[in-house]
Formats: sequence, C-alpha cells, structure tokens
Amino acid sequence: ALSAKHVREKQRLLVVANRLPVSATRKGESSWALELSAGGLVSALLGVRQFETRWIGWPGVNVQDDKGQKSLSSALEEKGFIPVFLDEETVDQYYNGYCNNVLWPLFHYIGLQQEDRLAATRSLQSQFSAYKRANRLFAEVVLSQYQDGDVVWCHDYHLMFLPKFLKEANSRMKLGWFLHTPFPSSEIYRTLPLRSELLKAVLTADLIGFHTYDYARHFVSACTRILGLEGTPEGVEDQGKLTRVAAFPIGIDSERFIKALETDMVRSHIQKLRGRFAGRKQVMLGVDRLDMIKGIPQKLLAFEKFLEESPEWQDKVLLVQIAVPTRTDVHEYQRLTSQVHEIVGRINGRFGTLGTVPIHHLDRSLEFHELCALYAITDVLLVTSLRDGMNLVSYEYVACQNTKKGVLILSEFAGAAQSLGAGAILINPWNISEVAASIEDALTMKEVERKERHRHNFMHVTTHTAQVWADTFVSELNDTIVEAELRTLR
Ligand code: ADQ
Repeated sequence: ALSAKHVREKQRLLVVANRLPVSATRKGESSWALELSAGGLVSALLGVRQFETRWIGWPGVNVQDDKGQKSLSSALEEKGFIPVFLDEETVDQYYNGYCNNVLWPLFHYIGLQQEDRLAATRSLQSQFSAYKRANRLFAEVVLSQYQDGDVVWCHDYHLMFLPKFLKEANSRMKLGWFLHTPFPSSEIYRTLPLRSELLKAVLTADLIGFHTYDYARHFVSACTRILGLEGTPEGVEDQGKLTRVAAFPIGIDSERFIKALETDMVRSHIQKLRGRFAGRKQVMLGVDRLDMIKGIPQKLLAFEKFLEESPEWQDKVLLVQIAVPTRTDVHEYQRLTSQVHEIVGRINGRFGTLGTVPIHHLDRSLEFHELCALYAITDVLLVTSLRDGMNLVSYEYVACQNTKKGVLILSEFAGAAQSLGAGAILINPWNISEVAASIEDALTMKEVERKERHRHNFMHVTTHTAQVWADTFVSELNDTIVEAELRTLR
C-alpha cells in the first residue's frame, strides 16, 4: 500500500480529459443550460474531493462566436470547468475519426468491417493530423491555467500527445497519464500505422497508469518491441530516463450510492418498480453504454438460449436492459442499435404473452436515483463486455446490494474480473451456452452462497474507491518526481 504522505492539503489538480463532465445546451445568445453527463470517467472523478480540481475538456458543443464562447466559459468556470473549443471538422476527424474509429476498436480488439477499415486507412493521415491539432489545443488551454506546483493528470486515449506538448513547453511540469481502456497485446497494437509516435509521446509523462497489471505489461512490451527500449519492473527506460508504468485500478464513490439508498427519492422509485415487476419471480439487470465492447447482442442471445432451455422460467424472469446511446454519429454504432433492436424484438415476439414480455429494453440514460433503485431491487446483474477497461457498473451494483445480496455475472474480459472475480460468476461472453448456464446458477443460488460472494465484493468496492484511486495515483506521481530529482543529483 502506498502512503499518501506526498498529498499536500488541497493540492491543485488539473484534470484533462476529452469531455467535460457536463453537456451544454444553448438557451439564448449568451445563456446556457448545463447537464451532468453519464460515463465511467465522470463517475470516478466526481468522487475525488481531496484536491482543488480544475477540469479541462471539450464542452461537447460547437461554439464559434466570441460572445458564445465567453458566456459558456464563464458559466462553466463557476463550476471549476475550463472549456477547450473545437471546431466541427476537428471533432469529426479527431473524435469520431481517429479516437472512436481507430484507437477505440484497436484497444478493445475489435475488427471493423472490411469496408470501414479500408476507408479508415485512406483517411488515416488527415485524422492523425487532426488528432495532433486537437491535442495542441488542449495543451494551450492547460498552459493558460497552469501554476507552479500544480499536478497535471491527462486522461485516456484521446490525449496521448498531450504529455509531449506540455513537457515541451515546461519540462518541470508534474505530469501523469492514465488509460481508461485496456491496452492491447503488442501483437495487436503493432498493426497501428504511426504506432511509434504515439508511444513516444506518452512516454514523456512522469507516470503512466492502467487499470490492471496486464494492460501495463502489454504497454511495456509494446515499448520494448516497437521502440527497442528497455522494460524494467518499474517501467520503461530510455537512455537512463525512467518513465514509471504501473497499475492503478479505479473505483467508485461507493458512499454516494449507499447514502442515496436512504433517500426518499430512491425509496419511492423502489416502490414504483416493485409494483411494475410484481408478476415476475426474479429480475435481471443490464446497464451499459450502447457500445460494441459491451457485448449486448451476446447477452441477449444467451438470455434467449436460457429461456429456450428452461421453459419453466419463461414467465418468471424479466431482463431489464438499459442501454444509453453514445457516439450516434459513428456508422458502427448505428448498425449496433438496429441489431440490438432486432434481437430484442425477436425474443419478445417469441417468448412474450399478451400481458408481458421477457425483455424490457430502454435506449436511454437513467437519472441517478432511478438507477440506484434499479441496482437495489434486481436479483442479478449481467455484464458481458467483450473487452472493458474496468466496468464501473458492476461496482455500482455491488454498492447497492447490501440488503438483497444479488448475484453478479461478470465477463472475464472486464478489468473488474480481477478485483470482483472471487465474488462474481465469471463468464466468457462468447460462449452463449456457458452464459445461459450461469444465468440458471445465479437465479437458483442459495442465500448462504450469495451472502458470502456479496461480502467479498462489497468489501472491495467500499475500500478501493475513486478517492483512493486518485490519491494513490497523485501521491505516486509526486514520489516519482522526487525520486527522479534525487536520481539526477546522484
Ligand atoms: P464506460 O465504458 O462508460 O467507461 P463503465 O465503467 O461501466 O463504462 O461506466 C459507465 C458509467 O455510466 C457508470 O457510472 C454508469 O452508472 C453510467 N451509465 C451507464 N449506463 C447508464 C444509463 N443508462 N443511465 C445512467 N447512467 C448510466 C470507461 C471504460 C470502462 C472504465 C471506465 C472508468 O470503458 O472500462 O471502467 O471508463 O475508467
């Protein structure tokens, strides 16, 4: 365990991520409505309270007029958010293009369809330029906010060039970079054209963090194989300069969920939902962004197989699947939406009756209290990610299950399998029969076993929180810098 000795009282932390945790909608020439957005990074960082945090990122809207930019900046700055304005073309090439169509699928071992891959190859150079351009814009905003002694924490695959641009401007800046997705095996990573430039840019950071030890190991071997650098247990060494590479598994603000369960709002949602689910013996839950990494079609097919093989359950179990649409401009995501709708329609048509259907599917985000209520009253959570950096939904479910002690079915390809593996039923989401059998096991599990499994998971979720994650990362970053200074003195 790392001590927090180097975390000073209210150290200033500049968190830089592609998106600000709010969505802005224009209400007039100079007035704006701000709404907190859903996503794993958002949930984790909102739980971090021990730093004086400034959040820097794109506000998610295209604002080109001066007046609009000024009024939005001041609305955001009141909440500690600093906007980076990107024009439409940059967003298309950098965000939709390089980030979501190239890096995201590659880091999650997803092969795009042949024609998409060819198209992506053709536009790669211009998308890569836009990626660098966007990273430069982020760097300019960070530099305008930076004060001596601040710690800068860059997040995710969108900003792999940011450490390099910042260090070029100020080599003494304390700088960490954390990846929220998996880092793939070097055999996959090395198919990326321009693979070296990205690695070199990230290596300028003082500390590089991943969710699991495996992702960190993949990164280090990509550096040794592609760049010919030396990998050590500490990180990657280049001519005597060490970049620390380590695992920092993320967590949630578990208290926020536990406290919410005591509120009247959650209680009243629970009452309403109980009424609605009254006819069913057990309710299973799925909560995911509608993304190909989440394995939603695989989950539905496994549920269909279970209903087929266990007809006695057909009118006794309900699957509630909440899927928030994201990246709706990207073709692959539109295709996925239609595919999911088609499978849900088929299963409901096949196993439904005039009164009920086995799947209740919603294409939208849920309000926090409603989500807590669903987590609290359902019997099983089904996570079938094909790859997932961590998967915080599984943590949130555990945090809300202290009364019911529901069962977590969890993909072995989610980072969370390494922390919640002992309490969950682990599955390979590609093996539909295995998942179907696990559903049966979960629905029929005895209370003693459920309690024991839940105890293990609850302990983990309430001790490995978002706050601990951020504390550990920032204190390690401070230590790394002190060590580097000592090293140069020696
Ligand atoms: P995500 O892919 O977004 O995060 P996850 O970690 O599960 O995945 O977090 C999703 C978050 O969005 C949760 O906080 C959840 O409550 C919220 N959410 C999802 N669906 C919702 C809905 N319908 N309504 C309301 N809220 C909803 C990325 C990586 C993950 C990694 C996190 C954090 O892909 O692997 O765990 O970042 O690093």
